[in-house]
Amino acid sequence: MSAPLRALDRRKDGRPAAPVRLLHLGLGNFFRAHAAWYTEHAPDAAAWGIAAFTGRSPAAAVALRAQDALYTLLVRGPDGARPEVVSSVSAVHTADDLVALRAYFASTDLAVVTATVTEAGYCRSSSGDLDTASPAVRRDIEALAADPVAGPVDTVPGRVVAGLLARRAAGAGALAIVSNDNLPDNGQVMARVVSGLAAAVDPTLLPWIEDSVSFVTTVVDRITPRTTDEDRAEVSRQLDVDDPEVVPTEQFTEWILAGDFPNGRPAWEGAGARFVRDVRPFEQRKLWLLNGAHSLMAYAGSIRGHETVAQAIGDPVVRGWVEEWWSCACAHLELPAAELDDYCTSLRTRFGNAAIRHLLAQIAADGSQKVPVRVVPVVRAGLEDGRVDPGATRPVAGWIAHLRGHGAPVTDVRADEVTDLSRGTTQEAVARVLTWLGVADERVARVVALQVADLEEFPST
Ligand code: CS2
Repeated sequence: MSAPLRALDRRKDGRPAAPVRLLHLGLGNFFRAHAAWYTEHAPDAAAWGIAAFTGRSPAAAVALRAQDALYTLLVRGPDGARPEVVSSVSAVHTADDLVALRAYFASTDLAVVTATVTEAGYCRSSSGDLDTASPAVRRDIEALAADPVAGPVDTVPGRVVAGLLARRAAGAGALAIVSNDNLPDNGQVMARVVSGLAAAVDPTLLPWIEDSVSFVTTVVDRITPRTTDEDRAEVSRQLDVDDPEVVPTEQFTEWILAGDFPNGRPAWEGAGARFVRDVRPFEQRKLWLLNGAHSLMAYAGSIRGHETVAQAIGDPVVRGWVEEWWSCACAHLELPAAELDDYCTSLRTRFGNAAIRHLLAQIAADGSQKVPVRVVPVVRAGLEDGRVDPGATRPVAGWIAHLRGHGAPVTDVRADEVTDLSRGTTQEAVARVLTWLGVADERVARVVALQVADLEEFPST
């Protein structure tokens, strides 16, 4: 009989927990493969520990605490799977541990707050401001207005404002807040919702935020799917360790940041992060070429019966659509053509990596938050040039067909609203969705309606 597997243990597997100077909101797989990995590989890692708070699911906190906040990153490349134990998380908390959250913010040691909370976590209305109509946002505003010191908060903007109130009260000084989500100008997105909530709770916090908080904008990239039993089995085979919290990821990784860090930061550049003045050209390249193609495959590829990105890109029809999408998107990108070519070449390999089981259904989620930022700008840029390119509109058609019940199931923070838009005849659905997306145009509607009809003819599996 083989010996029982052992759990990860800091004394045997990791380095000592570093003092907490970073706080992270959203302890999901992406954070563990990305910001935590850069912190792990920063040359000054021993001085920069992360206190990480879970999102909605507290289970990860329990499991990670049982293994001293260590976990294995399983890098799945063409030459096999390579496990690496990551030690940069020093403390793990559940999202509802607001006492700990406020205490970290109140400490002068805290220098940087990072967040990976998905597009939906920012609680924005369609105008991009804080969604004050959301009951959760209203509850947070009331709770903090009634009790700024201990009021119970739930949303991301609510948590950040609760923390900032504690920091101001403690006189703990300036810090940086870094958004690591796939949204254009994500630093400003964070600044808007945080300021919106602060204004509703205590307007005197606004000038303090202005002076003391630097909102950093980033481009983040590393394809990180959900963990499978096969990932856990691979780690037990290779390390003889039982790690329920394994995170599978690809070799490629990128982090581009713009903004100030008034209370310092890890030397992330030592791990490959890039600090630039303006992330915009990189942001559009990544959001349009990678995320836009992902959404196209998630909708149109799942309608053609595929389950994963690697399967979808292996289908010559889907591959052709992705190539068409890329040529439309590249026409509106500012970077040199050779650089864009290289980027697409690398994406072909990354998407085709069958060792990464990236589910189309996972990517399809929250299209209401994703399609407007990763697809619509390309359609709009074409219209501005007087063109309606079917290669650019197909992801929109895929989303509409998906909302109408084809392909991956609909999971969306605004599911009721967007599925309502897609009811009725194809023409009615297309007209409503295009208006909602802000690209109501008769020529676009004609092309999209044909594409939706085409996709809907594909026999459902
Ligand atoms: C994906 C992203 O789920 C999605 O919407 O497009 O999570 C994508 O995998 C990452 O942005 C890659 O960096």
